[in-house]
Amino acid sequence: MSDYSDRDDLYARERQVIDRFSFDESVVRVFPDMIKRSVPGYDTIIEMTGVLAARYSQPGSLLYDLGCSLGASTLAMASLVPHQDCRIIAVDNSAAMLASARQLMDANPPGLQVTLTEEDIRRVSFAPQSASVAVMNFTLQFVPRPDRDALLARLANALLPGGILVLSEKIAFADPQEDDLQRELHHAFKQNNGYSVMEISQKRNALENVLVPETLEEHRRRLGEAGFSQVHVWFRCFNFLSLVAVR
Ligand code: GEK
Repeated sequence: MSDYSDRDDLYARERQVIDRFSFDESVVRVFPDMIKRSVPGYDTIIEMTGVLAARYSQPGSLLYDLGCSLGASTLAMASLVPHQDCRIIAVDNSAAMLASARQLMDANPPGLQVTLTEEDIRRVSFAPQSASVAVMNFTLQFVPRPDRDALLARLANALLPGGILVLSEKIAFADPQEDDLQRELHHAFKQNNGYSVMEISQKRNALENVLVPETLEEHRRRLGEAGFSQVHVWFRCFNFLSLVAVR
């Protein structure tokens, strides 16, 4: 998808005022480049989302891509899920993201039926036991913390027995030393990908109180309370991880 992307230079010049980060048109324009150079293992996580969906999808069920952005996870699932009667519902509350996702999918129709929906994922009404796969790749971290428990409980309720949630997140660590080290390593990863120290710092300020990471323990607690029977870490690099939670 990086073929469609300009290079991310949004924070390359010094800004006097740093506005709260939002998924507007300027972000959409550079998004594939931004996410690849910012999230360690992004390509692997997207590709394996397709592999996991292929394994756990059930005939005739729904697959959800929540916070779909330009639809990378949707496209990965559509190319690998073997059941032609599965339908993907891809949801995002950024109009700019969805407009671009729609253009990309019109130009390259995916192999499964996809419904693109502009909505806040907290307002989506999930039919009970209708879905076999739900994906939240780097989305829950943007949902206000007080709303996360209820969202996950509703999502667990939407899944069929044996269905899965793929949950990828930036995480925090309870131990301050480990938190510092993993954050520094992530910044080194970004510098290695061409971001300057000033860009990293300005972006971090824009994301303050917008992207709110939690610890792995907090994610495990929430998933357990929501009704997931197993939680496995299947990918981890620095302060980023991906979980598969089985209903
Ligand atoms: C990918 N999954 O390429 N409701 C709906 N959408 C939301 C909400 C919400 N409450 N909050 C944030 N979003 C994608 C990447 S990006 C991650 C996901 C990142 C949307 C927001 O508009 C954005 O498109 C997406 O979640 C997060 O794998 O930029 O770090």
